[in-house]
Amino acid sequence: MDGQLSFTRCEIMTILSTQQIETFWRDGAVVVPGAVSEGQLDKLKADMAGWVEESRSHGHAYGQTLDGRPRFDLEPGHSRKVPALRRVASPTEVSPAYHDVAFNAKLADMVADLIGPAIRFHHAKVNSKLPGSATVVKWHQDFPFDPHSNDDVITALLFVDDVTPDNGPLMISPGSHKGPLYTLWHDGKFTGAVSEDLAARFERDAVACHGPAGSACLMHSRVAHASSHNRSDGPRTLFIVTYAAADAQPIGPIAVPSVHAGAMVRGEDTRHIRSIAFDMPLPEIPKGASFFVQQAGGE
Ligand SMILES: O=C(O)CCC(=O)C(=O)O
Repeated sequence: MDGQLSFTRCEIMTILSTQQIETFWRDGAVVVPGAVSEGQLDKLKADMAGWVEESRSHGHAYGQTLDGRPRFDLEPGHSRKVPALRRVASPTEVSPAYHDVAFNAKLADMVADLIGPAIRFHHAKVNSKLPGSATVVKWHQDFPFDPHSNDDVITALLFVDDVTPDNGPLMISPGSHKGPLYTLWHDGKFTGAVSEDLAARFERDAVACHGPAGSACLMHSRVAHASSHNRSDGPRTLFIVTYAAADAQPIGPIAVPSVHAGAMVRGEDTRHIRSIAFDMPLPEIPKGASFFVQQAGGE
């Protein structure tokens, strides 16, 4: 063996299959079952049910996050009888169950398979579409809301309820993560959505992401996505956690602030920054409770 180096083969164990990893990088998203245990899922559902009950006694967005904006956001038309709680900001701060899932579930291991091994928590929220509510999400990419030094950033959308073709599933434009970053500014206003022409283009080749409760849609931060309203008689609750590779440093303030922002979730903090070239207008932090207000034409 003179003059030859001998290598020990190192097997890297992943939770995601090779096919799931390939789908993610090809389409910009993949739906994976079993991202949390049944026990974890039950606790998420129970806390959400409690928040919906509590929302019945409020007429306006309420509660408070780190920057003083409301934690619980209500869709216009919300009432005691037909509650339309549409967003809980930073639930990891007020619910051990949501914190446990963001940090300790398979969900994070799956994300680490894609952009790890070292990943950090960026922010988290619950998006809810209760039956009878009109909540919709207009077409956008997440990266222009949450710019980082590089785009190894994933939005992990955990299905707290079954997500079906009828209850307002996330729709993505497959492959759009390989294309440009699209502005969310129109006529001098930050609208949190792409232009109507672009939205129509994305709509034409849209693919819906659905599956049983406990599944997750792992979505690249540059993928264009949207969702329509819930036409079913059951809720559609997503627990959404944004994770970034440890060397992807956020640029600018975080629209959904959290005491957990920047915390390592898997791997070691490398204290390293990696950058890629891109240019885009900076986002605007909403003055209201959430980006739903901006997408509806407010601030
Ligand atoms: O709730 C949804 O359907 C989509 C979520 C989303 O796009 C977002 O909050 O950025």
